[in-house]
Amino acid sequence: MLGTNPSNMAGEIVLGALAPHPPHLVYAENPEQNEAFAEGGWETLRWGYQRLARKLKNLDYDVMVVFTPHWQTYIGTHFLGLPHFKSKSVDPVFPNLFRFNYDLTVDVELAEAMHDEAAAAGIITKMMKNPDFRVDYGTIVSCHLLNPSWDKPIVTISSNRNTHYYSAEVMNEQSAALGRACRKAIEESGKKVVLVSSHSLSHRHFTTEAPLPEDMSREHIYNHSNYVWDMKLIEMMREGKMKEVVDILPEYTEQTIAETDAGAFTWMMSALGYPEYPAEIYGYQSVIGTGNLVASWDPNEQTRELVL
Ligand code: 2X7
Ligand code: FE2
Repeated sequence: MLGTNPSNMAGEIVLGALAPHPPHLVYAENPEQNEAFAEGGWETLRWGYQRLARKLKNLDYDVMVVFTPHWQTYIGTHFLGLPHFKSKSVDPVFPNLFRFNYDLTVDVELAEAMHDEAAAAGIITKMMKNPDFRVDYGTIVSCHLLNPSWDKPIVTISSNRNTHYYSAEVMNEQSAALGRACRKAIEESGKKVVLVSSHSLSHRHFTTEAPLPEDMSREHIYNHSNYVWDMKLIEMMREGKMKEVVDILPEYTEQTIAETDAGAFTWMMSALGYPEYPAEIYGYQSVIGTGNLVASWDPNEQTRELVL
């Protein structure tokens, strides 16, 4: 159905990015939008993000579509549905680190197309049209680090809490269906789209904070088991075994309390057609004990790189 696409050009996903969103990473960068001040920290992740952001600067794309665990919806999947959102985002757990003044634009046309395609596939959906809605910090952190100039529109997709209502297996099925629907909508839109799966890997975290949060002498992974699981996943990503990764996600999610519980990763892999080519690995580091990986999947063999 290319009838809705004025240019009659097939749209495409030009990149998928795994983009973790600990607010610590924005805090450590000291952008003008954030009120807190840091002496640095978490450089392995931030330098990896900076390298991926440079790749994105050279990539021709129209819009970033972000799936975030921190916009949690209990009835269906929601999409940002107004062209402009402006407010202050305060992290509920780390208000000392993250009080970020955002001003962002949304590609409502694409959001509606994905909403309609998902609804046609039997998924419960809703457009968020409340002008006072506060965009979650997951969206803001991932988008800021991937594109600090904020010069592209975004779409945010909420996380319908299937893992917690039902199980991680149900979440895998539901988010795979959502991924297929979004891909169809993107292809019919004629647009070039970057998908963003915004989350940590293993997600056990310390319940107390160092007196100076950016004191890197205090930062380490929560436990060895989480580290081994994260490394196993990264090895499979390097080998291009993404269908296998998605198949073991329910077990991985349970064992490491991973943030893959939100469905974002399965959504992105399903939309990308479960890549069999190697992921680009940009950096892995812990943040308050959680495991975080910056990585991307580039469907274009000509521009795909061996980064790390
Ligand atoms: O949301 C997060 C997260 N996913 C990981 C670490 C620290 C804070 O916030
Ligand atoms: Fe999170």
